[in-house]
Amino acid sequence: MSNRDLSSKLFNAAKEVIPGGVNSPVRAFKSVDGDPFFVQRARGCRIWDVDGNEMIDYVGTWGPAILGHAPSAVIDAVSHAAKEGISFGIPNRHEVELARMVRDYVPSVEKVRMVSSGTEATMTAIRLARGYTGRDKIIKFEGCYHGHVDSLLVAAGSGALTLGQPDSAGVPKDLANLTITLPFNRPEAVEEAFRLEGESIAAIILEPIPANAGLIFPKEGYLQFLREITEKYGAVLIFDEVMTGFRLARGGVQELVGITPDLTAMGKVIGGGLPVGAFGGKAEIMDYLAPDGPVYQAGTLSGNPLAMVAGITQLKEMERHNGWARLDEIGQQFEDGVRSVLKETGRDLTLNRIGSMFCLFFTEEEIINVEDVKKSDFAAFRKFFWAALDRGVYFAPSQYEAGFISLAHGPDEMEKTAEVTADALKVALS
Ligand code: HOZ
Repeated sequence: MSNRDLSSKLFNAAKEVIPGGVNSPVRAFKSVDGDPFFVQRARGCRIWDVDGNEMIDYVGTWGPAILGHAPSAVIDAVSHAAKEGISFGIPNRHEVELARMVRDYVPSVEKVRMVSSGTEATMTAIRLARGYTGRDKIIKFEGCYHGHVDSLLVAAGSGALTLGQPDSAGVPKDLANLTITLPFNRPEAVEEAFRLEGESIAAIILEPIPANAGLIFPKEGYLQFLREITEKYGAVLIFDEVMTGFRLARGGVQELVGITPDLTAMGKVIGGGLPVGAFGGKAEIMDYLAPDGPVYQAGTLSGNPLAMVAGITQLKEMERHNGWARLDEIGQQFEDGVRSVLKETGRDLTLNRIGSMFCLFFTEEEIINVEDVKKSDFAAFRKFFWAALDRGVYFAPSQYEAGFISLAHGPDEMEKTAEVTADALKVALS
């Protein structure tokens, strides 16, 4: 077992001053029954902890590190921009450049506003949908996670699900009652909700490929069905592409499947590792925002010059390296390696992968929604996680989280990952 003494000391010190010792719950490693490691530095696809352990990283700061950690182009651009000023609270030209890139990349976006996190993006998209339609109710899907917005912390995924708190304390009942939660991939449930309450439903919000309860694929025709039913009832269709946007394709899932939502929430990759979120969509809806319209939203750090420059540079680097096609290739190599190892175990565990995102479920069932994910063997997952970490591969510390591959993951890492996966599976399944 790796020595993590210094990490343990830091975690104990952290717990005295930070609730649970972490600034975001999944990082506490509770679902794998252990203590987190503390990072010393990260470069490319590798992370080193404070005890000197080196790991191949498949979390990638939960999505943003699509080029790998600390890419020199982004570091140089941010350092240069910092010399001009770190925050202005007044318009700067980088905001316009990134907004134009987003509009050009993402099929549904005619106008976009920058914020500082994915949570802010989904929160405001919901407010905007309510302001635009004059309706209060929203539909979300069980296991989908859209940040820690009150209305959306109902049957939520990610850390909320990991910690068994899909319905958070502190969310007023009256607000939660405005959220209709339905199982993913079940069109009949959506039809029924609209039949009963169609006149009051402002929006459907979903991750078009849910990635906060593992990684779940929409059934053939499901996203098209959601597009049609929202149009029929005059509700707003919101894609939360915070995880998938600028990752699975330049223009996200909507580009891949050819379905145009009304609004899209974005984040992660678009900030190049700095705190950025964005939401955008039809100009007709976006123009409801203040200062032109009646829906209020604001932020001191929105459009922060360093964050804008980091995002612009990261996206340009992706273009320069033909990044999206390359990631599909690397993702395929990863999948081939893991599948050949799985074959040797004689167990047909479900591996879902698309482009540079993946999840290995410790169940042989097909996964179509969070109820299927709950059937996984969580004890086996835990053993697998620690066995892989001790052998130098860091996968996400929860069965409910997806993994991320970056452009920095090369053939050597793929080979080592396959070897480590084979060993870790032996430990987990024995
Ligand atoms: N909600 C993120 C995973 N889906 C975790 C964020 C973090 O802990 O940094």
